[in-house]
Amino acid sequence: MSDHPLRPHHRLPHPRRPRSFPTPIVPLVMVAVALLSTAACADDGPGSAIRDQPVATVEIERSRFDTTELHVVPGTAVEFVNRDAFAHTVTSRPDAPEAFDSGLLGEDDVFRVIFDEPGEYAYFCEIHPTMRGVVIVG
Ligand SMILES: [Cu+2]
Repeated sequence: MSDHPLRPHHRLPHPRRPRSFPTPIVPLVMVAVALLSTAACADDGPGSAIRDQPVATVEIERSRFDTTELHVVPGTAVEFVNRDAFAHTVTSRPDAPEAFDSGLLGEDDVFRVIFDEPGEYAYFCEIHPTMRGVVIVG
């Protein structure tokens, strides 16, 4: 309640505040993005305003794709995750309707492909050509 101007309003020199660096924010933003995509996955209820893009995951472990034949609907984002401590690639085979190539994926790297068109997208690992899989979109 007391609005007491006990002293005249002096113009004080502004103490220079230490500049805050934006770097600590970056991990938080990444967490937020992760939470959002998790929420988008979990939320397929009616009236959801969230753009719910279907997402599927193929993990690479012990030099094999854990799902060698993956069936998805058009528009699905497929994330290939390398769980091995050495490099692999996810490379489309020549007969795939569209070409894609992850390049070298290191440990825990993620390569994301969005499959819009129906078809059979066969792929392999260029380093270990016996590693093969197919994404069937339809
Ligand atoms: Cu490989």
